[in-house]
Amino acid sequence: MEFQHLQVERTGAIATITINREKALNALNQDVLTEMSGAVNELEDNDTVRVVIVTGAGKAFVAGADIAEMQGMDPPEAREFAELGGQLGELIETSTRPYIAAVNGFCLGGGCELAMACDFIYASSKAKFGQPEVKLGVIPGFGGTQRLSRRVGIAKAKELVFSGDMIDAEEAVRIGLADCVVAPEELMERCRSIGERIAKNGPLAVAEAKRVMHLGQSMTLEHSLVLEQRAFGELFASDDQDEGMKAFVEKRAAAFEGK
Ligand code: CO8
Repeated sequence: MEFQHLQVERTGAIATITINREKALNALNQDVLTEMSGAVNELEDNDTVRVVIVTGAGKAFVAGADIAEMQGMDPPEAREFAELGGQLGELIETSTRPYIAAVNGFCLGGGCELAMACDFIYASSKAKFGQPEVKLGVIPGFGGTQRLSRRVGIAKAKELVFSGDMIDAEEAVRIGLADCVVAPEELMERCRSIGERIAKNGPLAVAEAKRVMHLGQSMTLEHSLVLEQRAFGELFASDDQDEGMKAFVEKRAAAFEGK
């Protein structure tokens, strides 16, 4: 797929998607959302990719959904737009690859929602987070009213969504929205470093851990523990389990093939 607003690069097992629409601070319009879903699907089919980093070009990660594009939408169009975002969030959350949001700057509205669909969020000290939709007379429509409270708790999520306040990277880490804050020049290296450590592990095991942890969030503990036990058992049918345990016993590094 040809991308107008994205750069997709791969170094070893790590792919990086850079949203590159700097003149609008990488705001998400329908084209960007469609391209993002296309990129996620393509990477899903690429066996050499084991971890994906999402970041933004310039001073923003993503400054939200494109307000100029949304301005003239009628209710069905707005709902369709939210669904387009919802599909992208679901693709990322159900991907067999871990996604890391490398938040380099403004991470607002749909941008914060995109970051929260990723598995973890590493933030530059220049990052600013927020859900400012109520300032525009609307609410978050790309998961912000739901994923934010799962990350930071309902009271803190309500405070952020009702006020539309922007918070800095330190505060985002303090409340559990972001995982860590690093110097801007170290951000991509830190993301690649955790990505490479993950990429050395059994790919089927990482994918299963992601799937079970994601599904378990909307299940009772009783049911999610059964899900975990089944997934644990099923991994014993994989070559990766054989190789991982054999390598440990033979005191060598495992060479996983994702089979
Ligand atoms: N949409 C469209 N254009 C934008 C957006 C945006 N969200 N954000 C910035 N831009 C544009 C500006 O209009 C400006 O364009 P121009 O140069 O042509 O005037 C350019 O980017 C640079 O922006 P600023 O001059 O404003 O830059 P500043 O550094 O002064 O300010 C801010 C940066 C604080 C980030 C400011 O641009 C801002 O407040 N932006 C809007 C933030 C916002 O409200 N985001 C939420 C949008 S609503 C939303 O995300 C809803 C999601 C739910 C549905 C999602 C479905 C996928």
